[in-house]
Amino acid sequence: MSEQDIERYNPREMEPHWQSVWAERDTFVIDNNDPREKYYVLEMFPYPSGNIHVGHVRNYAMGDVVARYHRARGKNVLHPMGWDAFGLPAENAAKQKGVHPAEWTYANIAAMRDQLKLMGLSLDWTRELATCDPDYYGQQQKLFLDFLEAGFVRRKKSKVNWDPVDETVLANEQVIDGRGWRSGAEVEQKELTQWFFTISDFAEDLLDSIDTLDGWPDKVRLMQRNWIGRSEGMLIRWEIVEGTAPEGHTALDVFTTRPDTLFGASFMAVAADHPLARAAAKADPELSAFIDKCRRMGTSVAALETAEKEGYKTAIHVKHPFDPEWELPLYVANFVLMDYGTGAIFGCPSGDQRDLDFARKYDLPVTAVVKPEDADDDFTITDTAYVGDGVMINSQFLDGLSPKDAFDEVARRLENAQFEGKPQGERRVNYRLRDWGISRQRYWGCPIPIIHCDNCGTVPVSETDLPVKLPEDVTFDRPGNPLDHHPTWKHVSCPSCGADALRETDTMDTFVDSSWYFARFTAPKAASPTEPAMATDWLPVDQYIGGIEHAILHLLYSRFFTRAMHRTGHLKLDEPFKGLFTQGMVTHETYKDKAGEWLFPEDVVLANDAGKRSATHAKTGEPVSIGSIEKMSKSKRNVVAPEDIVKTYGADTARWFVLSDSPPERDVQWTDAGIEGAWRFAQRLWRLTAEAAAILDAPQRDAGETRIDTAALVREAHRATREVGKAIETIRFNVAVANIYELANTVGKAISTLGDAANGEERQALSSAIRRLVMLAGPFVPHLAETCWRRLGEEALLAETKWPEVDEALLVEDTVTLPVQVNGKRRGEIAVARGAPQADIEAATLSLDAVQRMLEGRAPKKLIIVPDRIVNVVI
Ligand code: ANZ
Ligand code: ZN
Repeated sequence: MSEQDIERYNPREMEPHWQSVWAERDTFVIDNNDPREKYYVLEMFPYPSGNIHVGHVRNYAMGDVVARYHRARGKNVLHPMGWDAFGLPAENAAKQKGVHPAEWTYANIAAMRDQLKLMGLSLDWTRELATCDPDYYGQQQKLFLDFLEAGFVRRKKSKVNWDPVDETVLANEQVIDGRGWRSGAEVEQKELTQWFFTISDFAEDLLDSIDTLDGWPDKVRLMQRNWIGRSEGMLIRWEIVEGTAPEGHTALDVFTTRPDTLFGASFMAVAADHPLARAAAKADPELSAFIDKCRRMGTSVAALETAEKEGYKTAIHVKHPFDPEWELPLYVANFVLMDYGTGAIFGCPSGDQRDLDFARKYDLPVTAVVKPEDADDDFTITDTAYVGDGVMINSQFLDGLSPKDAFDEVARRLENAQFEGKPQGERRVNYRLRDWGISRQRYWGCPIPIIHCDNCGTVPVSETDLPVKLPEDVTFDRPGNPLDHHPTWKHVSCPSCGADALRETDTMDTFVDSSWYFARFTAPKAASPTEPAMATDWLPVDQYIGGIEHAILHLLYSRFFTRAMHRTGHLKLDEPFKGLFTQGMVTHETYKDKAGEWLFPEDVVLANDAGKRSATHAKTGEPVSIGSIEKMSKSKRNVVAPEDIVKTYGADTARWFVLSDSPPERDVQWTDAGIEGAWRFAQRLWRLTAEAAAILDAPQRDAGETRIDTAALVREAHRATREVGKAIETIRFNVAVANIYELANTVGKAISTLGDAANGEERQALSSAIRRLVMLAGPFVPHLAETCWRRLGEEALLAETKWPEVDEALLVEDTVTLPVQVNGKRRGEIAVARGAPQADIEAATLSLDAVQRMLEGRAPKKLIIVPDRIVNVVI
């Protein structure tokens, strides 16, 4: 057949066509009452920034392959999409462009919805939701009230980073070098009364249940474990030397994970906000100044860890629990956190690097108390603390024990010692996980449904008054929270006593919005947060797919929410995500012009001269330097717009490329060559289909022998079916793609041997193989595959067609490997044809080196062959 007979596949025409066919037939709209097995696949929903980026394309293409595959496997598949629509960018847009956050957000949603639709995703759009809809956030307010009643909400004072210019609380990441990221103002530490979810009460369960999440990547489970941060240690009560501390302070409680190192103690330290520090500062202006300095440093752990360790030596001294003569000095230190353990430590410089740095700076003793197993007895510490296992030294009654036994011995003794009417020490489990502060002083978020009344305190808004809607007439022309300066919104009467009262003007952290949307999708229009029966039917999410950047907070908060919703009757399970997959990022080369400015790839012309690559500016022709390959980001301009790719090559090509080039958990580098390769494959699949269809449409060729190995062709098609299915189920899309390529090659060879007509047997094999090829490609390149399907004369939609069955009998390997035993002990193995005659097996066995050596020229007494299983030689 000549080239002209086969037109090129035109995605510009076919993609919109199939999208509208699917939409008209409601192909992807699900019916809750459908009796088939349910499957829920979900990709992390996007923030409506206004544009789909390539990372989205990869993320949603992956979810779509999974959804289309399981649908073809006969399941009732829920695959919804929504918008994580509250957040600061909308307020920034309001400030900068004077457009209302709602208007900005909904316009972005509309634009992104259109872009997503171009990708041909098999989504049930009837379930779309946006977290900024009162329909959604009103139900979230209901959840808040239920959580409040159940005791999962607390109100307490906490320290925040306060930007005095923007009049707003900053997240730790928004404090850069002690200054607000937007205003540049010096950040202050301020105490605010805020709302918290009591996630720390769930720490143990959240930690233990990680073991059940076997559908999650190990690295994410580890990140969750570390974040929850369980430490087994002791609370030890130290006696303060009389007369050295302010009135009323007689004891210092310390949390330690290393009571075994007690004899290496050389100082004590408390946090700047520790009550003892505050009390001591009253009579000591210098200490007071030091405490102020610590407060300015910021609250983040990162800030504390990178800052130089500093301390202030107080007059207070503390007695060692095992030696009343031994008095240790107490410092106020910048590296001790108030909200961990008890906010006080004993410092053991030989066993902790921070303590060692501190001891060197303030010239404190350093006594090694653990030596490595193989070290000499005069083991000392110089500039690196020893944190490993070993043997206790310089530790009186602990000497010679392992640190673990020393821990137990110290625990035993201190549990039995009494101090101020309590045991001097107690075993303690401590978690790093803090309660989740959700109060934000912002407009574009879910209002916290609380009213503050002078008589009644904090009063929940009555359920019948939900949703507490955001006022629309707000202004952003001055700093602070617009809800706070709105003239009327916050003035209400108390639901309880009727007096004048004020609404809470804080809104919820946007992480709250994304902590339960997966449940809402199971009944997006319900008049309560969920329809529990529906949620029970659909949840957990069978496969959740998203970025590793959400591996900690989002997943942990969702796990907490699911538990809290379970206990308040909204759900009937604890773990929301059965399978989790975190995909890699899309990267691109970076380019800079002569002046060192980043350039967009579209402004760069690349050349390749015998392997030596160079680049010039597309407009000026000036040389451009090629930089490293990095995650696509606006700041480095190494981005490509998915819309442009879709316009030029079509969605299928973009989908194929992002799924084919590297394992899905790894980064994929976007290159023009890669996308062109994907485009060529799309055209090839179309050409193969057209050629095969032409052969199948032609009259049967009756004369002549069969020219292709029809059995091999069919076997290869079944093999590919099995492999592609397995690969999709285990989220190895690149492996699936490789198998599709292989089958395409086999089919291509058969077609070129056949020419333009085939006999009956050939027709059957070719028809089966090409149909399978198209079906296997379907989840990846759905529009193209649908077009091919039609070309093969199929009437039904491929999207509504069942996945082909695999005939396992066809795939049985034709060679088998048999273990060979000599006198019952395994000595080697042989590979023989399945069902090979006994004589062949015997010959192969006797030719094995190991067997020959043991026989030493003799013949075996007996040779037992269990066909296709094992050979045993008796000598
Ligand atoms: C003495 C000691 C000796 C310690 C030694 C460590 C090594 P994790 O494992 O993270 O739970 N610590 C306790 N409270 C602290 C606070 N509020 N701020 C800063 N550090 C604090 O850490 C527990 C260890 O961190 C504790 O054990 C304590 O130092 C310190 F060779 O006690 B350790
Ligand atoms: Zn009241």
